[in-house]
Amino acid sequence: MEDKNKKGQNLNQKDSSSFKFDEDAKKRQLNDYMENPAGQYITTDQGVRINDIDNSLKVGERGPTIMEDFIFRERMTRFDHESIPERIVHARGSAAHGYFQPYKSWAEYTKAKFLQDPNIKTPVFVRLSTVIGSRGSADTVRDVRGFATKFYTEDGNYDLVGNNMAPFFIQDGMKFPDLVHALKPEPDNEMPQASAAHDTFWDFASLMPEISHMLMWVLSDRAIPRSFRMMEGFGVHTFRWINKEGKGTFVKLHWRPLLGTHSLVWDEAQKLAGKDPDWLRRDLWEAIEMGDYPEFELCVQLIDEKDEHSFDFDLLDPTKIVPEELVPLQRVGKMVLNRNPDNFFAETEQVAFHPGNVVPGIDVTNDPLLQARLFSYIDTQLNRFHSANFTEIPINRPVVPVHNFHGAGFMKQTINKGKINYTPNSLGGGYPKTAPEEENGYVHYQEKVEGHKIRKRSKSFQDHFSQATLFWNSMSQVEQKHIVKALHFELGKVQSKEVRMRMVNEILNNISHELATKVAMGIGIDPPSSPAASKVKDTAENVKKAVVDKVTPGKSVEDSPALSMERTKKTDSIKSRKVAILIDNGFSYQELMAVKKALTEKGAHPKIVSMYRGMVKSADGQEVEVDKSHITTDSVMYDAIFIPGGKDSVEAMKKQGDVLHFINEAFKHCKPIGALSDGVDLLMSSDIKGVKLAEMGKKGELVNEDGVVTIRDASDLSQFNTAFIEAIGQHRHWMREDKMEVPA
Ligand code: HDE
Repeated sequence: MEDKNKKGQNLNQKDSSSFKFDEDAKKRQLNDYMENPAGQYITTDQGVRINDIDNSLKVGERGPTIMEDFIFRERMTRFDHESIPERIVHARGSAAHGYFQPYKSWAEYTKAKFLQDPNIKTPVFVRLSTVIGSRGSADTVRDVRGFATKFYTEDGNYDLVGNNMAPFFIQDGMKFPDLVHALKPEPDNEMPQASAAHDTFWDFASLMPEISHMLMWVLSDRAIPRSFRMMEGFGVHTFRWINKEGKGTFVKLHWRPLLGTHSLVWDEAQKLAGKDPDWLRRDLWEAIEMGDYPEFELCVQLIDEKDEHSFDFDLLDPTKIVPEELVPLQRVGKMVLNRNPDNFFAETEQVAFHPGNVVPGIDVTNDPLLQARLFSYIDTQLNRFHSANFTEIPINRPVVPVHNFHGAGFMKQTINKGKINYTPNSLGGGYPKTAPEEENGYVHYQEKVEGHKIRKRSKSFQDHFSQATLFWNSMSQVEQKHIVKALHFELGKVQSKEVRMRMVNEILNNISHELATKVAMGIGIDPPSSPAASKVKDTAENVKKAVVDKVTPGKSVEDSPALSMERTKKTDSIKSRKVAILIDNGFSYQELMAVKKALTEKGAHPKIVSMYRGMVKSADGQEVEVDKSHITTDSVMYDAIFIPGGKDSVEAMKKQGDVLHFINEAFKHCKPIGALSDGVDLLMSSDIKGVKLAEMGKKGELVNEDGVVTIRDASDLSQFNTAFIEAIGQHRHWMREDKMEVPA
């Protein structure tokens, strides 16, 4: 009797002792829920085979459809209810499955089981998103990107719900609804979609000095990533790791992409939003399909509790970062994303993250933004799923068994057996019972907390500008220029002159006088006459010009190269980069194939682009298949372009506006361009200016200037290939931006 009851309480009806933990655990668990339609008849939801799915049941061939048609009604009802409310923020996202594996044991700092053994691969599901746009909005808008990871660990699910930017806009969750309202389309006309470039956001920002640091990040190129595979991720808040002995260590979490951190340029991002609104989604999907598995290293900054107050900012303030120059990153392990979801809705749309999903060995801190999130995420899922049973959906289930007495409710999936649904009980043998700490029962970190009940912000949260200034000062010249241009765009769209003035004088001038002056010039505002008197403002009273002393003098840095993508280029790999090869009939087969082979060997993906799809014939009669016609593609969809020789091919392309536009635009976007023999003539027919090209008659001379690699003599291509591949590895050749303007 006792035994029977015991079994009945096992909600997953799985025996934990037979549970085998490995990377495939999630897949096996999901398989139970998947249908394989091969060789099957179509049925109703009740499993009844359908005989006709094209015609509704009518009274005679031309008569009315009748209510009785339960097959039609089932189909229509299911269709009518196919969507659930989209996420209020991060509505547009894409996701992938994979695994995480630590490089070594981290037992010294945390008892989290998935961080103990380098042989254990923990399944993960990662959702990458934009924040502001609605579900159908374009991928390449200027925005923060969400980076949410669900680890299906042996201890239960752990969610690391981060962003691709290290600080956040606000310090206290209380302001989140205002922030999001101001960012979202304006309420009277619902414009603009997926963009902060409108009055209400900048009005709000100009009154919230605490936003300054984050503004620098969202105005930088990090807000327009080249790929989800090429952006960093940050946990933002300070969390706590706890080891077996109960010792806590503050931890900042980072994801580092192994392909390096790279961005688009703004003009390109805007064009992509129209030419391929699915740019980031497609890139992620295709990379996984092709076996170019995205890889990220999890890194940590570990801070001993005794050092909590040793910085010139508060570790609990989410608008601050811990500069890597003060606390270096340690590489924890690697995440590989190797499987696309089988069904977007069931997995990507229904996955439900929650920063409060932590496992023994990981705990939260008192960061007031994080504290607010601990409430919001479950609340938001209830709004989306209309049921607390969202945790039982396959993508949200842990891979370890769940035993509890959580009750019924909409869409309950598990069939609980037996009569025992309460605790304490004796009739069920007292099971399930609580787990002691030694058995990995979750025990909260025992932090001592004392104080008055107040609505106030700590004085240690008051310095809003120092880290914004640090960010600005740490940028390369090109990156600074891009921030100024981004502000010209964003504030240039603001109608209210007052808001523009306040942004320049109250926010930007406190970050950098040079920045404020440069921005003012582009947005019709008089530049501030002198640098701001004080860099520290009292947030609580907004722009009240209160000058207070720095309250937490401690460790800081003047320059943080780690903040700059350009100053810390981590790789020159060209793996998975897309190269357009422009040809027409009469191209040089030998040149095309030699360069294509060299690129492919390095992991890049060369694609043939021509006027029409179909076959194109080389000068010596060989045919190659066109991957994309000009009408279906554009230079913004490639990382580099290559033009092989062949007189007829080049002469034909000289007359094609699409080709000339392709070259001009790639040049304007600072992309590497390679051309061989007659191909160099095509470059001369375009509008590219100010770079030296290989001259006619000078055989064998390789000219490589600002990422434009040309050679006239095609007899030995190894020199060309090496230089061209190196140019692609540099990502963009920014020096062109200063030298010349190309109409494109
Ligand atoms: Fe979120 N956030 N957030 N957020 N957030 C949501 O939860 C919220 C914040 C982040 O791919 C929502 O399931 C509040 C910081 C990501 O499904 C919602 C506050 C960071 C995702 C919510 C924050 C994030 C969300 C909407 C301030 C980076 C997408 C849908 C107190 C560390 C997860 C949902 C996915 C999603 C609330 C601030 C990251 C409304 C109240 C800081 C990556 O609950």
